[in-house]
Amino acid sequence: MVKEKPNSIRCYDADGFRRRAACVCVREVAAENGRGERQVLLVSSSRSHERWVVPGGGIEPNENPREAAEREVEEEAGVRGQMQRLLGVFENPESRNRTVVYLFLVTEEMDSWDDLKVGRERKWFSVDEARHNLTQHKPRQRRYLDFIETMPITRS
Ligand code: O81
Ligand code: MG
Repeated sequence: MVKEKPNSIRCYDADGFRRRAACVCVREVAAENGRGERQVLLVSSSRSHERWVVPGGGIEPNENPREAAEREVEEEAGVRGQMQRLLGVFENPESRNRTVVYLFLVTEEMDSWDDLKVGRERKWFSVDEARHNLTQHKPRQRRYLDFIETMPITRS
């Protein structure tokens, strides 16, 4: 899938790094031990169906990082939910971008969304599976998951 990006305007930091925002989307499912198991939602890459990535993308003019992160997960993964805490700002020197990453509790999965129309898929993984997939193709995004198993989640 080649994603056309005709309307997006790229924004850059003062030192030329492209500004991105993303969400580590999570849910909790019942586990055998009676405790909830946290799972992570990844989307397929716009370049290849076999690669899984954290939904996110470029911050647009007049948007703050949090707004951009929420918009990107709705566009790329078709989910809505409750924003949790900031996980950090992650720099990718090869691609020359910086991504502001949030923890995001998914409460609604839509049947149809923008990127489904261009063939993007979404899938829930255990945290370990998600780490494994990211290590293969997006090793820098693996770091987004470092502390998410123990981080408190607030339901409003
Ligand atoms: O559209 C990544 C794209 C791709 C990124 C970047 C992502 O063509 P773009 O620069 O907009 O594509 O390329 P780099 O070189 O800037 O890192 O990564 P890569 O490794 O394939 O070159 O593709 P993906 O993670 O899907 O493999 O993501 P997307 O097309 O899937 O969204 O674009 P973006 O996420 O930064 O931007 P938008 O706003 O989501
Ligand atoms: Mg993107």
